[in-house]
Amino acid sequence: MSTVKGPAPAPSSFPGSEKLRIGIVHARWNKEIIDALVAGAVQSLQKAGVPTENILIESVPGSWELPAGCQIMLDQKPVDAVIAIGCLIKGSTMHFEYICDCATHGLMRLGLETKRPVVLGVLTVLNDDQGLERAGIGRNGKPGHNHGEDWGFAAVEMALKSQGKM
Ligand code: DLZ
Repeated sequence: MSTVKGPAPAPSSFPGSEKLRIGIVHARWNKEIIDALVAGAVQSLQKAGVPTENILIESVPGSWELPAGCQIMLDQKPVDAVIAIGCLIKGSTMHFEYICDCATHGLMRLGLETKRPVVLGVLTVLNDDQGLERAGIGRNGKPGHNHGEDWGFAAVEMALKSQGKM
C-alpha cells in the first residue's frame, strides 16, 4: 500500500552552509544500523555544503547517554548544531520504553535550554527489520530509506535558521 508519510524534499540551497560546523554524537549499540545512519547524515551534510572537516563525530555507549553526550559536545566544541543518532530496538522488558522516553525528552530539553539546534536522530523500532529499513539497508526485499540523510539536512536548516540566515 502507498503512503503519504515522509519528509518533504530538502531545500535546494543552504546559503552560508560552508561556514557551519555540525556535530554528530552516536550511540554504539546496534552497530550495523548506526553505521549506516551516520554515513547517511554525513552524506547529506556534505550535499548541503558543509565541509567534511567541519563535521565532528563522537560516540557514546548507548542511546541513554545521547543527551549527556550532546550536552558535552555543545559545551566543549564550537558546533552550530548537533545530531544525536541512536537506534533503540524493543526487547522483552520495559527497558526500551524508559530509554526512549528519557532520551527523546532529554534531547528536546537540551535544544530548548541551550537554544542550539539538537536533531533527533533516534530510531525507536519494534524489531530489527524496522531498524534496517529506516537505515536504508533494507530486508526482505524492501530497500527502505536512510533517515540519517534527512537528519543531516535538518541540522543544516536549523543551524542556519538559528543564525537568522534561512
Ligand atoms: C541497555 C540497552 C538496551 C537493552 N538496548 C539498547 C538499544 O537498543 N539501543 C541503545 O542505543 N542502547 C541500548 N541499551 C544501552 C543504554 O542506552 C545505555 O547505554 C546503558 O543502559 C548504560 O547506561
